[in-house]
Amino acid sequence: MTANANNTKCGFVALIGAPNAGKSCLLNALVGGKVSIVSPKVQTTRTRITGIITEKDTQAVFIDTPGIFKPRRRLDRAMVAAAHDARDGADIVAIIVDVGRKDAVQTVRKLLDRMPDKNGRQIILIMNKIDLSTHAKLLPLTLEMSKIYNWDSVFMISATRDNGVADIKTWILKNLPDSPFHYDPSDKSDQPDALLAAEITREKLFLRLHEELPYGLHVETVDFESENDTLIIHQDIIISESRHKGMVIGKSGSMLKQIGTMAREEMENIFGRHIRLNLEVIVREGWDEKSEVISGMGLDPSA
Ligand SMILES: Nc1nc2c(ncn2[C@@H]2O[C@H](COP(=O)(O)OP(=O)(O)OP(=O)(O)O)[C@@H](O)[C@H]2O)c(=O)[nH]1
Ligand SMILES: [Mg+2]
Repeated sequence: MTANANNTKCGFVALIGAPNAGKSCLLNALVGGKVSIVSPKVQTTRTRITGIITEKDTQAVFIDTPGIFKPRRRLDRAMVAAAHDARDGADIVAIIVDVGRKDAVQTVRKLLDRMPDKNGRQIILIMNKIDLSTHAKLLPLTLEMSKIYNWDSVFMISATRDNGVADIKTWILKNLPDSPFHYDPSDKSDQPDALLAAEITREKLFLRLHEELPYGLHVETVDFESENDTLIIHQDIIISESRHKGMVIGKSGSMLKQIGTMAREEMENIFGRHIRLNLEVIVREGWDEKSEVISGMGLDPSA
């Protein structure tokens, strides 16, 4: 019997790009459900997040990655390293670019220049956020993009409007290598529910808190238990500086309450259960430099 007796196709597709290009939004649109959190702020995604599509005899395993940026903290270095690892292990690399950025061509060129083994894989370009652009601007941009690389395919999409996403899916499912499935056909992600729950709360913190605050915090699910038809979830919101505690909690606890309500409502939608969510704010100085926290996030602290 061969390793692929069922004649299936399966492969890894890395979604890479600058922060805020819309990688996570695209992943959710491809999978048709929320697996990765999205926010208008840069550096929302911190680890590799999988999204899996299985259609008949083909399985695509998408890896959403942290945006590639110039790292400062130890956590940043581990985030960028996770993106590079996903890229290097992929059968298909999808570079996502925000067409509204003035430096769009330069950004794509840099991502290509830094990519080893370009020949061993298929590389596609996904020009996102076309809903914010015009034909007059897109035409010359597409021409320029087509000159910098011999792309296996180029797509123009709007991830938020689900415009053009189906074409990407079709192309990818057609172009995956022969291989047995890596995951059960019913899986949408390999991310445990407790981790997804922590990410949901972190998304609400990113949405509600401003300036540098979201970058200095981390969410951990410390308890995730089922009681009859209810999920009881306890999460720690870990911050690095005690002076931020008041801002996260808000006046008479109002901010934390809002965040908790938003997170709970979304978790109830995703998990289809009643949720009892307890949030606690904890100060752990310098958590973003600590190996055990970084490896707990699924990242390599030595990167
Ligand atoms: N108008 C418009 N906005 C979009 C589109 N795709 C994504 N966005 C918005 O762009 C912002 C960033 O989206 P994300 O999916 O979080 O971007 P990302 O590339 O995953 O960002 P990082 O995780 O920080 O690297 C969010 O506010 C999205 O709603 C699009 O097609 N059109
Ligand atoms: Mg993201």
